[in-house]
Amino acid sequence: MSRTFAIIKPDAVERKLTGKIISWMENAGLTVVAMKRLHLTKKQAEGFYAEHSARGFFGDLTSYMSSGPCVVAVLEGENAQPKWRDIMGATNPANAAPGTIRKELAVDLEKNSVHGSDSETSAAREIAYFFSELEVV
Ligand code: IDP
Ligand code: MG
Repeated sequence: MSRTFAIIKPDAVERKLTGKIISWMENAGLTVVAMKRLHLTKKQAEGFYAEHSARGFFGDLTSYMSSGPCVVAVLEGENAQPKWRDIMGATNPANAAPGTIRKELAVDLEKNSVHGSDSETSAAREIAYFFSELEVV
């Protein structure tokens, strides 16, 4: 059993796709062990995406991520980190495989509906950024 971190991004929350995406998680055998709805500040979004701070899209990305509520979650299961990335699909929905969340639901490269940690190390950092140990059950 391992854990990963997920975000249902503002474009998906606004379009009332939260429940549908939670079903996608559960249907894949992942357990939601923590979840909450948040409206990130620009600063919180910048801290979360610090690894991308030098990229040209950083300003737009952090404005979008702080533009409305999102839902953050911790997922648990066998190979949770790679499994959730597989279910999400490629970053650019145009390149995402059929049946993945990004292929089916994403708006575009930026508004791509979901986030998932890219490694076990990132998962640990990202979970700790949003949740205390007491909130993960
Ligand atoms: P990931 O979410 O698949 O891990 P990353 O490369 O870590 O992709 O990028 C983080 C997020 O930044 C993406 O999910 C997407 O919302 C946004 N993004 C990535 N590349 C671009 C780009 O070239 N233009 C605009 N937004 C981008
Ligand atoms: Mg990433």
